Amino acid sequence: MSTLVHLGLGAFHRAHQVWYTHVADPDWNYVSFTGRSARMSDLLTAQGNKYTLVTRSKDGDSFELIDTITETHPASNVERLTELMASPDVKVVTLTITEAGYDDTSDNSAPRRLATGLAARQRASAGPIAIMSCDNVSGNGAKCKAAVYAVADADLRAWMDDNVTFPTTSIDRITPATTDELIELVEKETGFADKAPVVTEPFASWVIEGEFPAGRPAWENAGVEFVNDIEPFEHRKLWLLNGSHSLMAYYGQLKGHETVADAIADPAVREKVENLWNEAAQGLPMDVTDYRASLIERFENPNIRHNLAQIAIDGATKQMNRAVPIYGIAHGPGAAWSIAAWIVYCLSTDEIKDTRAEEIAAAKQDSDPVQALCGVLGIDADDQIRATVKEIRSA
Ligand code: CS2
Repeated sequence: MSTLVHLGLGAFHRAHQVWYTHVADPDWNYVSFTGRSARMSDLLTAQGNKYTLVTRSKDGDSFELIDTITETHPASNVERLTELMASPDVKVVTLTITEAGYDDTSDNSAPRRLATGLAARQRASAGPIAIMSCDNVSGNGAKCKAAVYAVADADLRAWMDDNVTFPTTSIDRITPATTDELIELVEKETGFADKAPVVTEPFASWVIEGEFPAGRPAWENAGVEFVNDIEPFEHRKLWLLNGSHSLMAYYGQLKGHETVADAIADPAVREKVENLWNEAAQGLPMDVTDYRASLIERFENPNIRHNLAQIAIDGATKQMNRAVPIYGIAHGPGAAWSIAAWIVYCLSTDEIKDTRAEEIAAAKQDSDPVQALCGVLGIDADDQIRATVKEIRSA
């Protein structure tokens, strides 16, 4: 048996990396660690780490029992993580630690836990390993590498140069949060009193660039694409899908919508999304007509309730990866609208859920809050952004 370790045990991980491994290769198992809250590990451990994946299309639901995870642990169990990473059976570590997770340098941060585990692997002479970020960050492999190197000492860095790879990935599957209704439905349909089912859409995509020096599951059996140059795929997904998600999360909620399906059905929101896509397309080498059509279909899936409030979380870091680079391409009205909608959302919402909430709160108190909030995104408030903020506020 070969083992994958994962940091960031959430619904997305279970609908994506675990599902791909389940479909592709029975010789591999996952040991997964939670993010901040231990809740998911408690729930899964109590039910033998098995869970139901509900795939929800416009025609109905299908139910699949996934048993690829063999152990789950809270993030605080650094001892078990270290022990696993010192074992040659563990050949790949995957991560979904959120966009903000790579900038976290606190004591028990993911980069520090990885460095601790890698140092143990070095001492045990357990051989090379791949550490693979699966977060919605441009160049996530290089970003992950920089985060781990920043907390490693010179000796570990030298060992990592020869033994650790950091593949880059583009991952995609819309996975809304689990609700009580889903838990009831799964028990009714399958007879399994599953406390931790996951609901997802039929579509799934995983594109990977990079090497796996200790081996990997035969993920290609489940449709994973291995490419030499991931950048166009990564930008297409991040800018078009995630970019429009964030635009809808802020502008859509300002307009009183609750879900992606509600927002995309509103012609005013749809027009802004199309503008954003026209601008992003100018920075992409491929034709994106079909890709855009398929996104509309996915967003319109009437049976997926994807809450805009869920997407709105951590907007400061997300917008730096989404609206800001698109604004850099064309300085167009679509990206300006997305940036301005985030600003108006911040100004009009008391409880902002964001790992950078303190920075946002301070910016809101500034004598020029529009400039200060742009500063949080690392840009200047130009005339177009200021005018768009005014237009959204007066609407
Ligand atoms: C969303 C993503 O919450 C968000 O920020 O944009 O989780 C999105 O649903 C996934 O990346 C889809 O693959």
